[in-house]
Amino acid sequence: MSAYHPLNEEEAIEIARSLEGFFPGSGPLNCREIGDGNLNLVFHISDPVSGRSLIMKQALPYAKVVGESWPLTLDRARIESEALMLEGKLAPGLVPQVYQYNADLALTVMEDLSDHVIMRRGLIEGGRYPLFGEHISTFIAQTLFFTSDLGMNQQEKKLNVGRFINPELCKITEDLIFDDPYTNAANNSFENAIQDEAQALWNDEQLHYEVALLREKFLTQAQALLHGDLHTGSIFITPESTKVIDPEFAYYGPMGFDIGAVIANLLLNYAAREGWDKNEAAAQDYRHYLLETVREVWTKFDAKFRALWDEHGKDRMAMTPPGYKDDYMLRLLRDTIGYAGCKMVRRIVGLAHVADIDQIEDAAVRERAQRSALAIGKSLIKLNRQASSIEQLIEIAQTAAAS
Ligand code: SR1
Ligand code: MG
Repeated sequence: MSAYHPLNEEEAIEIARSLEGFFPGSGPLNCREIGDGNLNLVFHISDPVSGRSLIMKQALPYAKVVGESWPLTLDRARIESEALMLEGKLAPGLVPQVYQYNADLALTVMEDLSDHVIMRRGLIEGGRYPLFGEHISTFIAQTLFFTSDLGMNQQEKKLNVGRFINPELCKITEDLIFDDPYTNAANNSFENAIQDEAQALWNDEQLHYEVALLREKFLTQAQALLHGDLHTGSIFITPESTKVIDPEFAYYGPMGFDIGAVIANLLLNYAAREGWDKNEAAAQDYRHYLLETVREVWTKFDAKFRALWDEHGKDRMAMTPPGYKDDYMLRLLRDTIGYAGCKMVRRIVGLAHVADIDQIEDAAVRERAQRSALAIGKSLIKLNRQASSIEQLIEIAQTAAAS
């Protein structure tokens, strides 16, 4: 079974059986295709006798969300498996274990995380994850620092840039996040009720200027190996454990893009609380929890990244000039805020939306959530180059919730 073709459930079972020593015995295995993302097939395979299970993720040669008219490289499966293995070394315990990668079938066999929930769903249902800020700040600090010119050999880093060149997946981001929402693009998708908001986005020159700068940085700044799509649908979670999945968009880009993605998705949920909580008091309480988490993500990231710099910094010129580290961290904060804004706007008017908002049943409540997310997103984009503290982002979110 070596030539590429999309697997069916029987074939997935056959491959699972061939994994030496994984499934003891020869009884029947159960298999379900459970992929609900935009791009891939995902098989869950389990042995009812031993209770052992695994996940097989296979890239399709097109974007599933659109169909076969949107071809997409299978090389993303290699990028994903290599990124997962590297992240596993840099941030142990915070990604699933990879058991096998099959290049011919664009297939990665990995640890089953069914005892976790997808964080987006967990947040929608009002779950609380007290260790998330600690875990995700470790993940982003470790993976970003040790793949950057600050934390690794700079010649090896350049070779890594080559290994993680990911033009087709980057093009998706460049179009869907940094272009389409700001024009009347065919791929945009939004409800009639917010046509006025879409048109305001298309006509806002100040906004376009800031997005063009952020887009330029995404296109040109090979600062560190990014996960590249670090939203709450790419995180499996329990109150005790956090596992980052799906780094198929990994490439060398600006660090703030990953940090901004985490924060944006917490804020998208924040904008949606009226649709999920039983009353305004409960919504306010949950919004408070989300903002505390946002603050914790940034402040812990900032502290951990600075500590790595002091302990493991490789670049003499980055280590010595007084004020350089502070300036670097300020630029990271500004990028984080700008990219968080872009990631919010795209989820309201662009091609790919989020369940936090789209699954709100009441149309009027859904519309308020969409307008609130757009208000926060636009304000963050406009703030980004002027920002000096994460508290400004939090104030913007509080103002939007109060209006
Ligand atoms: C065509 S893919 C749409 C989106 O899904 C992924 O999760 C990325 O966020 C991408 O932009
Ligand atoms: Mg994904």
